[in-house]
Amino acid sequence: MWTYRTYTTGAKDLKSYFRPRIPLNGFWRFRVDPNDIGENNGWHKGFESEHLVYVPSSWNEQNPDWDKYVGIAWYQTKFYIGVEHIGKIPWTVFKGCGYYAKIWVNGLFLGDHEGSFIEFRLNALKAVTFGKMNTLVVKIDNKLAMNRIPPGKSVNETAFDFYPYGGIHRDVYVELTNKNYIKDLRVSTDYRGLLKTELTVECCTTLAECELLIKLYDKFFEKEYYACRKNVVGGVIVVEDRLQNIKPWSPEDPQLYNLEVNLICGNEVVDSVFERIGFRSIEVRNNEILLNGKPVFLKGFGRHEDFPVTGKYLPGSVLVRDFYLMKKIGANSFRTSHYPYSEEHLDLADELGFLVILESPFCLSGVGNLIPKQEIDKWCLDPEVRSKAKKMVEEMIYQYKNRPSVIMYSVANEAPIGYENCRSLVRELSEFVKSLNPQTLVTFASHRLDIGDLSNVVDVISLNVYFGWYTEGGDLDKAIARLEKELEVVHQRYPGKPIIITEFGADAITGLHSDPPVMWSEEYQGEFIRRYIEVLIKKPFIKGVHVWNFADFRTPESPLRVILNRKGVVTRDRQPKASYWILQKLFAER
Ligand code: BDP
Repeated sequence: MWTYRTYTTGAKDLKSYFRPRIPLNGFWRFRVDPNDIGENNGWHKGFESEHLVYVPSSWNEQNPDWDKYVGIAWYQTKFYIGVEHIGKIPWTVFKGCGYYAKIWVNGLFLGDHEGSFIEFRLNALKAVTFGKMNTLVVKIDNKLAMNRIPPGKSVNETAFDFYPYGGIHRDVYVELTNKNYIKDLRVSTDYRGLLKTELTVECCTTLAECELLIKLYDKFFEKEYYACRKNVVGGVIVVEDRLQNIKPWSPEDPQLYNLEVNLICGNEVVDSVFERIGFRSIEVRNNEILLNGKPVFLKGFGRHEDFPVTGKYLPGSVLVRDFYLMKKIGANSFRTSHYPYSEEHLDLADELGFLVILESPFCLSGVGNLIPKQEIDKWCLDPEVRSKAKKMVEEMIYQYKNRPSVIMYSVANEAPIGYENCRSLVRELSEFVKSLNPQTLVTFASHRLDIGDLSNVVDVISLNVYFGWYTEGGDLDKAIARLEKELEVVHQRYPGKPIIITEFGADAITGLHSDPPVMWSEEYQGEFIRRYIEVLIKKPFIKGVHVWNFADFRTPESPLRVILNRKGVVTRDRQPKASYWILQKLFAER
């Protein structure tokens, strides 16, 4: 049984054609509040402002005046709920905003949420007026701080190498449910047709009068494969069956099914939700990552959600282009570096057959530049940091647990595991993932090649390596020799563990050419990727290669960056660089 006790409250946002929804995307009133005067001045009840901002999208690039603004900003919109909905619960649903958000409807505080990349929903029943316009106000606090995840100090001093965009960067809507509703739905499958459904039902009437009708359809809701009825006894219902004639989900043939669950009370359907599921198994055995019992090799990228003007919001059309570019290059996998991506992003991964490493926002690459070395260990011991890191892992799994594409969770990126307390934190996070579901694969992306006894808690060792860029710069012969040598050492240290190279890459400014290849030229990036992959695919213990990065992305300002991190094989506006075609050839050979 999958239990969430520690942090996750509220309901999971489930797909539904039954629940009425009021979309709130659009132009909202906007006001920055650098001195945090808004609450004292009653802005949460509604505020005046000449400025507009578009939701979803980060605020930064919508107006050059806000570009480098990290701090507090206020958002406001209005919505109407008709009287026909009286008796229902209105939920305000935020798919991702941050870093820290406080929500009011008609001046009444609904709740708050910390973390930019996870959904949350708040019950607004006490606050709304049916049959009238309602005012929704959101206060976002995007300040960087060392007790936030990921940590930072100011716009250009962050522990992470991506721009600290702020705002409401994913969808917002009001959803209406009946008072009896399905709160959570968890699905476990295997490639041989196991279908285990765990449902949490919230009922205000006597549960005995209610039953669940569970149905399995094909991807288009045209053919019904399975149906079962079950009385609602207690709040949690578990149904387990083995289905015949099920086609497994895989990158080559990503077969999706719709699992629909109807809650019926007194002969009336009072809720109906669905999840798109796939039948697949994932495990690590004898040094192999096995998908549906067969070894699989991950080919792909570390990515970012980053785009001009929209910031941390990737519009659906850009996502479609990204996935076609990834398909065309021959990729079958990516990591959601360095935070969980949007529902649409994962929808496409499920649909188009990508194997996803879902990463938590616990990204610490540059933490050593922010605090003195002797304080890092103390920082990792801070109960606030530890509990926030854990909460974010739990929320991520809670939201994405039913995704066939998600085969592995990464609990951190480049945590300073040389320090004892940081090591114990990564251990705790990995064990926590396993305690939620022992079948889940767990890893963390490490820039240290010696992960010590953390090898005991991860299923796969994930390494980020930059020989030929941050060390051995410009000298690919030396870099490749070192790569070969170091990897052999890692393998000897952990002979029973599959290894994935989760990052390797070189910056290239598109249009910058050089013969011979020199750093920053398209030729150097192409050579770098070619020589790495030629080595990596020959090593039997390497089970995956993720190039850093799919596309150029915006970063804090630094002498190491030309506005963007240029390690993309496509530009920020998604045009291929020379390395794209080289990689396409290499991927085809593996
Ligand atoms: C790695 C980090 C990644 C950076 C990359 C780089 O994990 O976030 O963007 O380096 O420097 O260490 O390009």
